[in-house]
Amino acid sequence: MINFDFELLRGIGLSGTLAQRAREAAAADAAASLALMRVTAVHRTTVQLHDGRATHAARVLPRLLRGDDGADAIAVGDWVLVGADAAADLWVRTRVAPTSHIARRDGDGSRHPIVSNVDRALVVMGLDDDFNLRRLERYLSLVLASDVAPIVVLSKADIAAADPVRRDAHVARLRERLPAGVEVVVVDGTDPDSAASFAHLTGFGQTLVVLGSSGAGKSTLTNTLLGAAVQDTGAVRVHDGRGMHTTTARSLHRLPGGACIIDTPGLRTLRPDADADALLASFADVATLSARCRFRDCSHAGEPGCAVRAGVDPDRLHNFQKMLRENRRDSLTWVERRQQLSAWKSRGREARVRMKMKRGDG
Ligand SMILES: Nc1nc2c(ncn2[C@@H]2O[C@H](COP(=O)(O)OP(=O)(O)OP(=O)(O)O)[C@@H](O)[C@H]2O)c(=O)[nH]1
Ligand SMILES: [Mg+2]
Ligand SMILES: [Zn+2]
Repeated sequence: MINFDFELLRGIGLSGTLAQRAREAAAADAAASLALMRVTAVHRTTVQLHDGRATHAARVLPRLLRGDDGADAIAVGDWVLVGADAAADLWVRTRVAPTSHIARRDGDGSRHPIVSNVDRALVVMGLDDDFNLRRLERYLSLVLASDVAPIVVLSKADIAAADPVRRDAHVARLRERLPAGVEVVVVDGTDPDSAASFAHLTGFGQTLVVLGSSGAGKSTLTNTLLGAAVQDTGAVRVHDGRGMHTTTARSLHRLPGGACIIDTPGLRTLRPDADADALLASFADVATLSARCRFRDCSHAGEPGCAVRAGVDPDRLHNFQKMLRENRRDSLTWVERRQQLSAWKSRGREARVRMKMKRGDG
């Protein structure tokens, strides 16, 4: 049995679809009394939940913390059904299937959740030394592969104002390279007035996630939107502008206007959990132009009559092809991976033998 106050929970992001899924999940659960809550933080064996009024700590079945396949594990932003045991401790019993879910791959191909049930992703990049279009394209693929609409936020506009020529060149390169239709906002994240640039995204019931590298200004922007210094922010290294990984965990917060925001730590390895089709969706220009290549199976690697090479920024194309290669590797089975590894090893051995023979000491 489940009863919940839809209007109350709408204030922390509940939608009609999610409410319906929650009712269906509850119908399959024999527990006498269940509550619907949203995950605001995930710890090692417990989670923090919000019920629309207050936060609660709850324990989670290991199965739900791990998920069937890493990426299905409980993430910040998920809605869950909660029951109480005899000692009145709260337990998460079921994860309500999310309407959107952002996940990434690790270097070893394993999948990890980032956040669930977000409407928009703010991809933050500094106009200082943080500016890196390849990395930005990775973040955009991560978001677009999950069918979440990204908005690029160029932070540190105040710092960049000291060198307007460099700043304008950065912004122009970005606009040239990104597919049309991706919204770009330029802000000083430390300025309270910047919140106005996001008013169209922070309506009642909306959920935003803030993504970007360490030191980009995600927590600074989160605090500015919250109107309070809730999240710690940290200095960046002077010589390369990199952050110190100040934020170490994802957390969901309520904005004054009734939207939610999820602050995240900068990712160290960033590989979208996207198959080739999803990757093409985030490189729509490559997909469109490839229909005009002379050869139907053109690999855009130097074939004559290649419309992609003619029309896409070479660095962007390089980035796309690199991500495509990683993605192929990620989708290998365990056996294929072992085979590839032993092929590399024997190639390395052969190369060492050749070197020895060349030196004449073999
Ligand atoms: N002048 C200026 N400083 C900014 C701006 N945005 C962020 N900063 C500064 O940049 C540093 C890093 O900001 P954070 O908000 O901690 O960065 P983060 O993206 O949360 O980094 P991690 O938590 O490490 O992932 C802090 O010293 C901020 O004060 C901005 O728009 N203008
Ligand atoms: Mg931070
Ligand atoms: Zn081609």
